[in-house]
Amino acid sequence: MRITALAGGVGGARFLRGLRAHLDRTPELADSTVTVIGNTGDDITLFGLRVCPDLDTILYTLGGGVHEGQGWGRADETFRVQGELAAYGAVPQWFHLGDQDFGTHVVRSQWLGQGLSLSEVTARLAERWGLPQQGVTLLPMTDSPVETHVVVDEGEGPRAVHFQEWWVRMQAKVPASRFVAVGMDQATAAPGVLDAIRQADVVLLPPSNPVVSIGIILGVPGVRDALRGATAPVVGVSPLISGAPVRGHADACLQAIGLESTTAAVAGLYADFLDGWLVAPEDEGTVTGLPRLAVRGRPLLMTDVDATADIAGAALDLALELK
Ligand code: GDP
Ligand code: FO1
Ligand code: CA
Repeated sequence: MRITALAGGVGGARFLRGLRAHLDRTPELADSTVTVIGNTGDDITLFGLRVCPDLDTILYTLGGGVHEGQGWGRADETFRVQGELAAYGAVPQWFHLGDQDFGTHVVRSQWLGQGLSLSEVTARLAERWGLPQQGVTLLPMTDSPVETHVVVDEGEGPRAVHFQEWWVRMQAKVPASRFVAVGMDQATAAPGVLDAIRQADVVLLPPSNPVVSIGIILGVPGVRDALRGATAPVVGVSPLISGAPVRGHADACLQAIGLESTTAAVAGLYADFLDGWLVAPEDEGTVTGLPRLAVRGRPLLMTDVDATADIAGAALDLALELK
């Protein structure tokens, strides 16, 4: 089976690891391929290096190198380079880059500087983390630089800051009024992205942030239309349970675009292409007004790989039911 998934960072990566585990334990699905369309709106240039947090989170998680507790960054990390930069007064210091993680950003920046596209660079990084051997292809949503900026007002009038500054430095506590995907007007989908949606047997939306992960990918020209026209069923997993994100600040993101923090509101964002929606048992019955949408309740906490494999299996089952 050809599975295509749109993914942000931690929520997306954990779901994909569970999906891969489910495929491995299901003989008739074991030779399935998974094409991941990753969010690059979180990307930022720091100390002259290109950092792609969501792509790296997927690489490290599928490759077994992620810091499990944090969900992003490398396990057993040290911060000596960042300490040296601090000693020189280099900024910002609110974003913490570990020494091993720095290696990824150095080599990515070197290859980009040699003229490789982000897709080509990501494919090289994915080799090191063993994704091709798992049947997983990780595509950035676009090769063009796109950066999500957030319009905030701290009392001195509105100004735009990089998404990471709002998310990490401000902890999403400063109210946001708008998200702007800077560069999107000149962006095109990366090679393979639109075909991956058009040619998929199943399209999955992991429980990624609906605004700044999935929402940004949906803004890439052609992606939303490809999903609307896809022959494959599109099935999503709710990132919200009982009106709250499991982790992170999706509630602040939804508030910024004028929506309530409910799984129904998230489903509404995808209503024009979504066929199936997995929600937590307590949220069953709350998704109303979308008669075409098949809603199923089941436990959605990705507590470990086995529990996550069960969630991914349920998403695939629902997709096959809707085929
Ligand atoms: P980020 O880029 O690191 O923020 O990660 P994503 O955008 O891929 O996913 C973030 C979303 O994952 C958040 O809105 C969380 O609510 C959701 N999430 C994290 N863990 C779980 C979980 O165990 N179950 C569900 N259903 N959602 C989760
Ligand atoms: N998140 C933080 O809250 N603080 C950090 O210092 C931080 C550093 C960092 C470095 C590399 C990387 O790949 C991710 C990093 N993250 C950090 C996570 C990241 O900013 C967010 O999880 C996502 O981009 C939010 O969607
Ligand atoms: Ca992210």
